[in-house]
Amino acid sequence: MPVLNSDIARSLEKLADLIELEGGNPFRIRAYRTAARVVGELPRNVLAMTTAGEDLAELPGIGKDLAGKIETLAETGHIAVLDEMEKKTPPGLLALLDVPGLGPKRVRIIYDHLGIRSLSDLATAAKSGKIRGLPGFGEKTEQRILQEAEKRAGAAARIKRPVAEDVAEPLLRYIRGAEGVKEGAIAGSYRRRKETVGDLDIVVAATRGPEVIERFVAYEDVAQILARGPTRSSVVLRNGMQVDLRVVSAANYGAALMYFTGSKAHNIALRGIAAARGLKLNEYGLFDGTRRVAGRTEEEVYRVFALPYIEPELREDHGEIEAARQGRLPHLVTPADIRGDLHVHTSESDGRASLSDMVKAARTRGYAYMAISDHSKRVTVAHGLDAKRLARQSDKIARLNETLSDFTVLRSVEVDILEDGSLDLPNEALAGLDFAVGAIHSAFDLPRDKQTSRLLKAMDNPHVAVLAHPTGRLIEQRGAYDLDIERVLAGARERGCALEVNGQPDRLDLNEWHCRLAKEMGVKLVLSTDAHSVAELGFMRYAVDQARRGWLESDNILNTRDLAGFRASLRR
Ligand code: DGT
Ligand code: CA
Ligand code: CA
Repeated sequence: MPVLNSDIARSLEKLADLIELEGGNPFRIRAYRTAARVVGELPRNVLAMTTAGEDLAELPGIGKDLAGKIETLAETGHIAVLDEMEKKTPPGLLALLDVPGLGPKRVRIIYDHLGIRSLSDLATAAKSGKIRGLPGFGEKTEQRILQEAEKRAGAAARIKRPVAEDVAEPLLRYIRGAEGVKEGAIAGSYRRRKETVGDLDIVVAATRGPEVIERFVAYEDVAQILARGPTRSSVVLRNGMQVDLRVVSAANYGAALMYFTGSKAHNIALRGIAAARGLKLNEYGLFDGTRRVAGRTEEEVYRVFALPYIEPELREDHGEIEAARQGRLPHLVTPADIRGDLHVHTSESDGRASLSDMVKAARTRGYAYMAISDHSKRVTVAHGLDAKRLARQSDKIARLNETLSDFTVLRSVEVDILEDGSLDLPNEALAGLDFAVGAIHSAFDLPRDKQTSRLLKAMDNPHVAVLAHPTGRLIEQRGAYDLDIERVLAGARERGCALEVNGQPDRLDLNEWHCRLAKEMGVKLVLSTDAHSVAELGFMRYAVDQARRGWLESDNILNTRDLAGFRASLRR
């Protein structure tokens, strides 16, 4: 990735912040801030300038020393002085600097007066009203700080799925290597396939607990042992993730797995059912007095309650027990149901793989079709396509299709929805495609009514068959744009437009509630990866997870159909 001028400016700003935080020389601080501004406003890329032999020291406010630093930043993305400053500043203070409304001056005041050096300290102090009395702060500022601190403290603590999986799966394999281990699983929110997980909960059935625990705490990634007993242990891994391990006997593995899978609310509801029957349910089994009546498997426990097996994704006490009782649990969609991916980028816009590499990978996945939907021209950072380049890509796809017998590449585009709801490409350009995917990439902060009408108007265009990442949220970074989701869903149904469940792990948009609402309202959905590389085609799994948590069945999803069925579902 090339280093952008804005990256360089940000590094210089950061350096100024850290020096200021340290109480350093005000002239130095000002020099770095000036340099950041100058670089940020340059009309051309710094690297391009230096390569062309231009002398940065001739820029206003930039001396020889600074010019050297800027050049190093442009070439490598780093400078030693910033790396060192970052290393010696406590990580908590760095996080404080990122809280909006809290620059270095205020962090310094908070630190000097209250000794605060982390987001959670900050939240606690704000909650107890200690911030408002500080010089330059008031009640309003305190409230704003509290909101931000809580948001960020929470955000830092939860882990996105790919990160959790990278850690959890090898760790489980390692633990299963201990002697006497019969079964093992990662339970908790991980097994319920939530968007993010707080910590990992591992349950293992084994004959000898202490040996499993010993192997667990000796894992090379363990940074700290929080607790260690004969059958349970908690550790913190080097990446800061906590892992709880519980070792049980095979006779109560099902009950333990059920307990630690949760959710807590689901468990409580099940315990209520047990109590109503004069039984007792806990992590050791289902008991009638002291006699164990079930516990070897989860199915066994549900069976005693006269319930069918309830998939972990549904165990939230969101109506699943009622549905199970009435025999109307959904037949959840599975990865094997998916016949194609409907939102994929190539190197023609901002993807990292070529058309033919993406197609090859999609065929390897066993798909029957895949839609190529690169960005449209308005998204300039993504090198979006204009009508001409799009037509050329279409021709290329048509030629490619002639060489493929068992696979079809669909011609699509991720057409940008402009602020007034019109589209970034003319109808003639869209008419040459199989369908278009509409998406918003700007003006996220329109008022609710405008944003809603914008989406409805975009869906008025009959070429737009899918609305991509409909709410625009980025998990723990950016909320959904303000919109009336029920009006959008109703509008989609009227117009025969499908809504996307985007599998990017920081999007997962629609969320589970929207999926359920869409299903109830009879809106069709598609599961897509929005892949920008071959590896990201694997994000389909996350889209399926989200769909399952949203109670979706394969019937609700258009890309579970074969090609003819999918084509027939397209508008017109
Ligand atoms: P997380 O880690 O925040 O993403 O969410 P979970 O669901 O993994 O929660 P965690 O790790 O605190 O606990 C794992 C499971 O253990 C939880 O889903 C249900 C069970 N559990 C934990 N504490 C309690 C409790 O006080 N009562 C009951 N019934 N179950 C509990
Ligand atoms: Ca957990
Ligand atoms: Ca836990």
